[in-house]
Amino acid sequence: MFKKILIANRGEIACRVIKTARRMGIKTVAVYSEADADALHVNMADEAVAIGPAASAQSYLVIDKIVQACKRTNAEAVHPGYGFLSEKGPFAAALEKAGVTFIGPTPSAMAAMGDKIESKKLAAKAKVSTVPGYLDSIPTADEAVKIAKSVGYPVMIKASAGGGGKGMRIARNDKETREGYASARSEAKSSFADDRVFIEKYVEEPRHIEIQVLADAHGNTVYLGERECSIQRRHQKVLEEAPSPFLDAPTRKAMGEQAVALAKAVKYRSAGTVEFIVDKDRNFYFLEMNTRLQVEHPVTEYVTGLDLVELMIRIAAGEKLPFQQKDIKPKGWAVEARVYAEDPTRGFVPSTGRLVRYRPPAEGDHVRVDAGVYEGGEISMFYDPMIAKLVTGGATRAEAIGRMRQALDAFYIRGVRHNIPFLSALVALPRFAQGRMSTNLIAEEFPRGFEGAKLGAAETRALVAVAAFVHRTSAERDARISGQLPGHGRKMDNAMVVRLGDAAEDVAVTPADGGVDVAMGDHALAVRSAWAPGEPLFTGTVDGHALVVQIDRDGIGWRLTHGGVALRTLVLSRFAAQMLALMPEKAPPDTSRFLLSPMPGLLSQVAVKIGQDVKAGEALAVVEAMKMENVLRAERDAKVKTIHAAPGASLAVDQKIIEFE
Ligand code: MV4
Repeated sequence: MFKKILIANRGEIACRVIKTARRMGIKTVAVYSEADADALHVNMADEAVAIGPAASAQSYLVIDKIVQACKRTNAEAVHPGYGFLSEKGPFAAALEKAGVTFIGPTPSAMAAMGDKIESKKLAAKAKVSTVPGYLDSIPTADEAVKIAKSVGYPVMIKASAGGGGKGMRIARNDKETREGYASARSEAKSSFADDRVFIEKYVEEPRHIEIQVLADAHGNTVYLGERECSIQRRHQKVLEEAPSPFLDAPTRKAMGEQAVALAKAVKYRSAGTVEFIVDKDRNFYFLEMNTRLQVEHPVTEYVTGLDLVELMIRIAAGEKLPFQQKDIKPKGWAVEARVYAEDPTRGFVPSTGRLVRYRPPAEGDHVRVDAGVYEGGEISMFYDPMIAKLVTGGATRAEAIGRMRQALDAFYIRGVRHNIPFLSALVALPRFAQGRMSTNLIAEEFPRGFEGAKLGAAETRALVAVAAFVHRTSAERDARISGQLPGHGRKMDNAMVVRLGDAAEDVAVTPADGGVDVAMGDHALAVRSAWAPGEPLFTGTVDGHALVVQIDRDGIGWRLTHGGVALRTLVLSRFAAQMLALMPEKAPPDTSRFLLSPMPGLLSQVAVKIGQDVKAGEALAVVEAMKMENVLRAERDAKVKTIHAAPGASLAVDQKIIEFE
């Protein structure tokens, strides 16, 4: 076995690999860019080597820097994680040349699967079910129309070098075929410097189901069941699970056996994933093979009880697989949610900044958190904005989903925007509970984008009761402290008003053993919890039902976060509530006189001067974010009064750029 390995990656996957290596008694070397000097993976590894500037093109993607880092530290093997260099044949070849083992597949398998036309041909030859279509590069638009007609509409035009939805077009008639052919080709040329495109039948409303395979260097190849990853947003996976609620045993077996046949056809070694799309009649078709460890591998680990990273390392060291196909019996169910630093209510723009608070749910008890961050650390704009992967399991799908909902409620993050409200809304969808997914689920369920999660009446009542409990517990603590001063004793009134947004609820709160009883209208709710003031998480029961609520002080009120909803609550005595009703409302600040940055980014240009009159629609400034130039335009005619930020400034969301008169 290797004594020392290098991890050519960062973030959660680098940490994930280090954990397994450590358990196996293998020393680890991290590599890091200038932006990652304080990153968790650097701290966790036994050694770390700096490999250059923040931009990954100058650090994590430079083959030679990784090879040099191996030489300097005498690392015998490299785990590439996912992304970066993980599927680059030349990287594996360069390591081999330097006498370093690549913990992954052979360069030739990576090359064969990196090209869609080639991999589809190989799959067809290995008797793997492929989408009906034409298996060669199409030279002209006329030819494309002829082929599309013979395949039958609708068709999909795809770039052979494509990925992530790039260079992909749907065509439903000859005209769309001509247009799609031209645009797919030019997109493929500019994105991949390879303009070959092919055509296949378009599968409507497909599910994305992939098979995990594992092969050693001795010809043993097995499949470890499937993962369903149909819930995606713009080709970005959001929720994954194993097994798939859609497959029956014969389909599962057929897909597994075909995945193994394909792996064998390219003499595959290491862990790999064969992607299929599955139509509503459970016909399945090969899409592509990913020659790496995938982000969502933990759900397979949960149901198989295997450590895929350990197996990859053992295979790379020349060991034989310690089991056969018949030994693999997946058990239970696992769901993974990807927690991203992004604002789901603003079109999912990435959010950067410091993790002022980062308290993941407790691990164990069928909850796993894979993260590469820590409280106080930074989410930078240079890399993927994933904060963590949250994986929950159970004996049944319902149990795994129930744990996921609770774990999301307990996941406490402050300082950056994150998608937990969106994830909570997704896992609460009846359609998700029923397992009726397709790759269009998010677009269909959130046609206007994400406008915030919603709570039912019973859940809202439970939160009113929790607010009353929290307030009472906090007031009692205050009374104990101030009660120590003579003449400052407090009398606790049981009658209170809980204000929830615009609504107000009269409640009566009476102390009980381990909590309070809250009476409101026809309902009486028993709140039981060991929560103490200052704790960010309320965990307890309301009427016997387990409930997790995040508690933040909010002026003299409380912000309660649960089920993806943040509720501002204010608990008052009856008298204070009557007085408050007489108080004038403070108007929110008028921001219409300002141009605010809609996203975090770099102010690259200010196009106006102080005193200038601008017309509606006129360009005011340019903000660069995520490699995109965003031109900010005047919403109405106005005169520039002040300019608050200079070109070159890095902007936070809602930071003032220009003020108008
Ligand atoms: C398809 C398809 C329907 N029919 N091919 C998207 C990414 C790339 N890997 C292949 N993709 C698709 N290929 C045919 N013939 C639908 C998709 C597709 C998709 C596939 C898997 C997961 C999410 C998806 C979202 C949109 C489209």
